[in-house]
Amino acid sequence: MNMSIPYSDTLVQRLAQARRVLVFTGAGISAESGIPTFRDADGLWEKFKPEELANVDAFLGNPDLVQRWYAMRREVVTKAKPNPGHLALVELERMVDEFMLVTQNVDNLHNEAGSKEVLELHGNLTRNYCIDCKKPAAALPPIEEGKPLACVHCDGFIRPDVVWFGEMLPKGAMEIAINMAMRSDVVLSVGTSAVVFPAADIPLVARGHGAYVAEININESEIGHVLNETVLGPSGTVLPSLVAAVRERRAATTA
Ligand code: BJW
Repeated sequence: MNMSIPYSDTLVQRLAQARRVLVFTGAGISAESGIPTFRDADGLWEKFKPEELANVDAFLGNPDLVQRWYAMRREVVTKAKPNPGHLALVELERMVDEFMLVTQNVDNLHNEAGSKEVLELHGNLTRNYCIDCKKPAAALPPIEEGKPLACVHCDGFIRPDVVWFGEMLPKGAMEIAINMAMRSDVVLSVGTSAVVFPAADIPLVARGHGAYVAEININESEIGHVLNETVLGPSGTVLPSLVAAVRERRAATTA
């Protein structure tokens, strides 16, 4: 056990020896970049409930409100920078033979950090498209209250390219993630409450197929009790320390 950060030596050893690693991330990994999570106190859904904003009926019922909520979030996300947690995962990817970063996040920060194998399950807030003709909408004009943004091709409403409740995930994405989860030696579940499905199946399937599964979170999540290990702490501190320990272990083994 590391004395300052409570991850086990088993986790370091398993990661140092792993050939295949999957990292599953949620909003918590971006909290230290200044992006609010969804369900924490003072999170995104403290004032608005998901059913009022993150579903297609809410959008069609009040496109102007939903577009303005996403415009506000897009502004926060485009100003945010990857934090040491995102950057540690870039180094971890370089260490292992096969690596996949499966994220529920829509903030683009893993791509910005330089991670290569990023699978986005819930879309990406920086993209938009027309709800009717499905064509991408590029540069968006400023939103005026009471005037929903419309498509230049067909006048349909412009929506963010994210996955709302009741919508299917991008075609084939879960299959790719589950396939990797079943083959992985180690899975890290980072900064997610693990209450949204089917995404939250990923660490559970990995555990069922023999992977060593650890979560990194400031609080134990809904699924923490069925995983091998919960490392309590902010991912921006835990991940750099853990990856440094793995780097040292690998160097000691190959020396
Ligand atoms: C830190 C930290 C720090 C803080 N360091 N940690 C089975 C059972 C019941 C329901 C369902 C089911 N299967 C499907 C459903 C329905 C539904 C669902 O899951 N509902 C549950 C909530 C009950 N799922 C769906 O609808 C999905 N689609 C689907 O199933 O399609 C098939 C279908 C179609 C039609 C009919 C029926 C089925 C789609 C789900 C889409 C989710 N979309 C959202 C919004 C994206 C757009 C946007 O951003 O606005 O995705 S919801 C929201 O939750 C977002 C996130 O990606 C997702 C997960 O949240 P996340 O990332 O875990 O964040 P938080 O806030 O919950 O947690 C943060 C964590 O970080 C906390 O644990 C903190 O402690 C921690 N933390 N700081 C480390 N510094």
